[in-house]
Formats: sequence, C-alpha cells, structure tokens
Amino acid sequence: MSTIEEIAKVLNNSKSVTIFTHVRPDGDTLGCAVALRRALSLKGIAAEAVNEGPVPERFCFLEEMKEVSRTPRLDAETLVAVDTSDISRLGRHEEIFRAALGKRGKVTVNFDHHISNTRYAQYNFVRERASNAENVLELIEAMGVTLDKEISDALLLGMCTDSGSFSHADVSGDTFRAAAKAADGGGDIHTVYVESMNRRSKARAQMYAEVVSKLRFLSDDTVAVALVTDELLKKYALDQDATEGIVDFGLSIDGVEVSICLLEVRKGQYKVSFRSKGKVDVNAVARMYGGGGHVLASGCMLFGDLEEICDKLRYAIWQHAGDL
Ligand SMILES: [Mn+2]
Repeated sequence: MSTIEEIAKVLNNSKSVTIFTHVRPDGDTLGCAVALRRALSLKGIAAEAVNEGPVPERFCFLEEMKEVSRTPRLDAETLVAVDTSDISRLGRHEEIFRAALGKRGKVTVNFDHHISNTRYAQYNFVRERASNAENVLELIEAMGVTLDKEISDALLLGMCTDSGSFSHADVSGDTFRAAAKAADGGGDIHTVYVESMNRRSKARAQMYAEVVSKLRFLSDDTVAVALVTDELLKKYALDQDATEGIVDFGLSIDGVEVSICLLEVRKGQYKVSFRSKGKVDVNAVARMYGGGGHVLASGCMLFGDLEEICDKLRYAIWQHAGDL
C-alpha cells in the first residue's frame, strides 16, 4: 500500500487528473472529489471531478459541485477514485478506469477509507476513518496546498455526512482534528449540516412518516426493517435519493441492534442498507450477499420476494450476531 506522501507526489507530478466518485454519490465521495479537484487546479494542474449521474440536490449549495461532470472531458494522465471500495462502484465509468490499469502513460490511484476496499489500482491508500474526507484533507496538506473556504466546506461535507454529523461510533480525535482544520480554513459547519442533513421537502417528510409507520420488527425486536417500494416513491414523486437517512431512524429505537432499509429498485430486487449498534458486524452480513462496507454500516443487493428476503436477513444476522 502507498503512503499519503507518495500519492501527494504522484498527483503533484501529474499533468492532468480525473477524479472519479462512486455510484449514487454521497457527501463524502463528492466532497472529497471537489476538494481534491480544487486543490489540484490551485496548483495549476488540469483536473476534473466526475460522477455517472447528477449531483443530489442537497449537495448543490456548494458552488464547487458545478464542476462535477457526467463524463470525463480530459484524457487525463492520472485517474483517481475517491471513497470507492470496489472498481465496480464506479458504475458507467468502471471501463474507463479499468482501461487505464497497467497502461503506459496512465497512473491509477484508489484513495479510500472502507475496510472492504479491494485495492484495484496501481497506487492504493486505504485507511479506516469516519470519513474519507479526513484522509483527503491530509492528502491536500501533503500536496502543499493551503485549505481555502471552498476546499474546507467540501471536506466538512464529507466528514459531516459520513459521520452522522460527528455522532457515529467510529468518530475519533482524528475526525475532530480534521474538522478543526477545515473550520480554521473557513469551512462553515452550520451551513453544511443544515443544507446537507437537516432539511427536507414536504413530500419527503410525508413519505418518511409513512415508511416509519410501517416498520417491521424481526428477531425479538432486535432488527428493524424499513421498506421503500417503488409505488411509494411514485406516490410522492420522489427518486431513490429521497430514502437517504431512513435506515438511521430504525437504529434509534431501544432494543434494535440492526436497522435495515430495503429499497425496491425494480420488481423482486432490493438495495439493502444496514446499520448496526455494534453487536452485529454488518460488513460480514452484507458480504454474505456480495456486498460490503463497514462493520457498523454496509449494503448489498437482494433478490426475491419480501418474505424470502426477510428470511435471508434473519439468517445472515443470526450468523454474525455474536452475543445478541
Ligand atoms: Mn465515505
């Protein structure tokens, strides 16, 4: 594995850089990408940030998000993936990244914080932190770039969203030290928190209330399952991004050890998000079905009807339940 200093050197010596983010982008992958894009351009290096889809509305309060494009425009020398545990998480851009692997004149970098990272690039840096933005902050410092307001806000967005506004179990002194640097750099945590995490449309509030009112409880009320059907999203004219955060509600219930959100992506196919209070390793649970993530937060895809899926989940959690 490479060090932050080695990767800083690779980036500083690059003529051009494309920064890739993962599918269904969150605040961390986008915050990391736009902060790094700006740091590179402040050094006079041609740089762009890309995602296969649109930037979710709740992150668009940052001007820098305008710099995120749907397809690479540069034929960049260096390709960097941020916050992306596996190359397949690049979605439509996977082939572009894959084509650069081992190709002369191309450099690939994988810069991440997921325990499940598959080390798919030429240069890999993976260090567990509450957010990858903490790692990117150190990378930008190692590149010799002074944090400005735009970089600081983008990094705070990553830290704030991935850490559940600095509340998750994996938040440490490192998180706060990084956040303090971003605050000193001009970052505004109040705006970042309110815009990205603490506002919602009326339609979303109503959809949320309906999902919560129908929560299912499994395994002696230790597992809460929220179901978001396609029909429900259509009823409120919402897209799948609107389900962000629902899984966290289940975990707030006394006695619940694992909270699950099932999002129906098409008939018989569900995107599953897991949260754990700590007794169950949900990274291991998700891995049973080809997914992964962190010990306390992970995801996978499941196929079948709802009852089959609940049986699978019950079984998988029981397998990894420890003293539950
Ligand atoms: Mn992340």
